[in-house]
Amino acid sequence: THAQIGVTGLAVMGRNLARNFARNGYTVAVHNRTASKTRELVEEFGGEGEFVPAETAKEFVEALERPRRLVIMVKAGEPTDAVIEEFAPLLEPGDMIIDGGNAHFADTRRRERELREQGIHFVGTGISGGEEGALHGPSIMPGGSVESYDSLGPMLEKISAKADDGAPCVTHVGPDGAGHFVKMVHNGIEYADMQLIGEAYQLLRDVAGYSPAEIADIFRTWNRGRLDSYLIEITAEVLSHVDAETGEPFVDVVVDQAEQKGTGRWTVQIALDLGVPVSAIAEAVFARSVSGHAGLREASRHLAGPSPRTLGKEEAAAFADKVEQALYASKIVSYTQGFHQIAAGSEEYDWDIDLGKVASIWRGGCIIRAAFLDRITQAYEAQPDLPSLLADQGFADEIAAAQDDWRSVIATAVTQGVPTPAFAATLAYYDSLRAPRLPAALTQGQRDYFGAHTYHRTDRDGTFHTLWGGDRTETSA
Ligand code: NBP
Repeated sequence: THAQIGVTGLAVMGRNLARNFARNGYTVAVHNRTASKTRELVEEFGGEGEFVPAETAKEFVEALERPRRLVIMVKAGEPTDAVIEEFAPLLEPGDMIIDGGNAHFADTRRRERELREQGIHFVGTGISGGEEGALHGPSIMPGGSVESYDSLGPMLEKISAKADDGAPCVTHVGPDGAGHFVKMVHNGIEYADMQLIGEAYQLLRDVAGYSPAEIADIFRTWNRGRLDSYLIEITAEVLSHVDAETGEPFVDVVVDQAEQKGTGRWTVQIALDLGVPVSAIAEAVFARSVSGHAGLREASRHLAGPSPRTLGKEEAAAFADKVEQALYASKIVSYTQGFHQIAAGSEEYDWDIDLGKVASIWRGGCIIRAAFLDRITQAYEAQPDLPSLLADQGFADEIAAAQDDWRSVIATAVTQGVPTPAFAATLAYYDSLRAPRLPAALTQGQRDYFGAHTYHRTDRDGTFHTLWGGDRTETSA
């Protein structure tokens, strides 16, 4: 009974996380439903540190020092409940179950509540960075009690990614489902980032006429500036890759139908429930869905579009610079929306999430890691109650400088018939927030006309209804 931590669920993520703990000097109990995987892990990687293999749940629990720290890395959903049901009866008050899977935060809230009655700390933990991250240092987003973080925090800080300034990419996000909620929005933002990059690529290809290899070089240049990020870096790698079999650019031999596992969809579903406009994430999810409707696309190929016009060499280079401006401006707006959603979730569930801290733990380890996140942390540090990232003077100034190019790129996309749903959605959001008056006043008039839904006036307090079907006098409702 001396393992400081246990990991059950030894597929790619759990195995690498267990190795990460062991490589950092912790004794790790390991367990998997199919016991052969446990034996394989110890045979293959036993030399990396101290592992205590356990065949049964009982052996596993007995191998752990108290209070026990038990990490679950199984498929999210029913398997997680099955594993909790198996282990919870074997645990004691004060023990901790850490769920590192991609659970829905509502499930995490339920599990936390149920286990709390038993005195067990349930720590729903977002882990980002894929299998490489799990092994070499992920970005970790734990929820749960403060008490559990006191015990787990130092271990998580040790195995987590470190930002450029050496800070560990982990923080206690907040109670119960806060960690999984923030991980969900992280993934939503990742969808939007990927879609915006995809739209930039399509414009460089179809409007500027560049080849994938040339676009890879453009992305490499961008990656040395303010867009410096993991996703831009791997985009250049993917675009410069040539298919060994055909000699064609790899990107041209891949079927253009994007799949999804669901965290982007959850982000949008929850945003709708909270009433938060995350249009960039929503457009990114819808764009994947459009791409997957092969039959619909096939049946629509004959629809009329504008005649294409490819730019000359110099024009193309100037256009590429503008696309960089557009991408940066859209990225600021997309993150503005994502952080709004985190703020709204925090408010709704009383999580008291530190938004600047969230940005700072995404600087390393995770898929959306980027130099840009430092700026977000600074913005929230300067003004913790910042109502929106766009209210930060620095971001507002950058968008002001980018906006002419941003608008011009989207205008070109529209006239040339290149779909840029996420670019356009972010600009529409920006212009909506800026607008002194929105057509929502007209919407209210229509609602009052057909449904007597009432409206407020700009000039005095009260709720009003106009007798549309009668003499159109106004009544106080
Ligand atoms: P999978 O999501 O493929 O899950 C496989 C593991 O779940 C195996 O250990 C399997 O045991 C176990 N399992 C299943 Br399935 N049903 C079970 C049950 N009823 N009882 C006990 N164990 C059961 O593994 P993964 O890709 O390593 O991901 C693990 C978690 O981490 C998931 O929640 C995932 O969403 C999350 N995540 C993944 C990534 C990534 O990049 N892959 C990144 C971040 C988070 P068996 O060996 O006996 O079948």
